[in-house]
Amino acid sequence: MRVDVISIFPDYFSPLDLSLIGKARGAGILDLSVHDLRTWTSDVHRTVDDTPYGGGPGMVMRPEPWAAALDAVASPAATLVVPSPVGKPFTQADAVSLAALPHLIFACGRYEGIDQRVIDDAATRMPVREVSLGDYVLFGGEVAVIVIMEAVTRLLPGVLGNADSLTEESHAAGLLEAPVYTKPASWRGLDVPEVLRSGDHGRIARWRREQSLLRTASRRPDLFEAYPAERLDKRDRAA
Ligand code: 6GU
Repeated sequence: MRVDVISIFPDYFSPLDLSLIGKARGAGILDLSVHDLRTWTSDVHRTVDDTPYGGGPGMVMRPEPWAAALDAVASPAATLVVPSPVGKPFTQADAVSLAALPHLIFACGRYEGIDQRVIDDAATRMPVREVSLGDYVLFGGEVAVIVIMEAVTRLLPGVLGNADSLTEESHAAGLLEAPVYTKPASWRGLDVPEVLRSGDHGRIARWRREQSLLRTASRRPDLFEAYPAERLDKRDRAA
């Protein structure tokens, strides 16, 4: 997968050299380039923002540098992703669909956002997705891109050693995962649930399923309500 990130703070992206994302890059699974938007300015001050039409606080990112940047990195297969608090909420399903694409371009807005015409103009040439991480406001899209890149990169074939982790995990099936434990069996007076040490794989699977349903119902009633009734069996209902 090819990824181009455009930002006025390219230094934000040094974490993408680390850990499993760094490894995916080293293995050639992920071809990631980070670009400084100011590369595509033409004035001595390398200006990227101006005051908003209609008035109001803050500054808006000017369209010209963005258009030049997008033209420079675009490909016929590119999808533009614009992190923004006014985007559609980003979910695991979005991560799965982005992970299947050959080329992503991330446009990191700052200040009050990017001139809307940049997005409208790009949309005439490529698919555009405006995505939000949640109902709060960040300084800019940079940290959101790191989050989205983690969610996407771990889904790329060859990145995770054990592909089962992807099917078992929280949100893959619309439910939160059961709690997990490791050794020692007893720690600070707290014991690992007996069932997990029983070696009875049927009982363990049943316990995990119940914990998963209980957690989802108490912490995420929205997910629980949306869970398809036909995926609940008799024993789920009893639990
Ligand atoms: Cl994706 N960007 C910004 N700037 N703020 C956000 C966000 C994204 N998601 C939630 N708040």
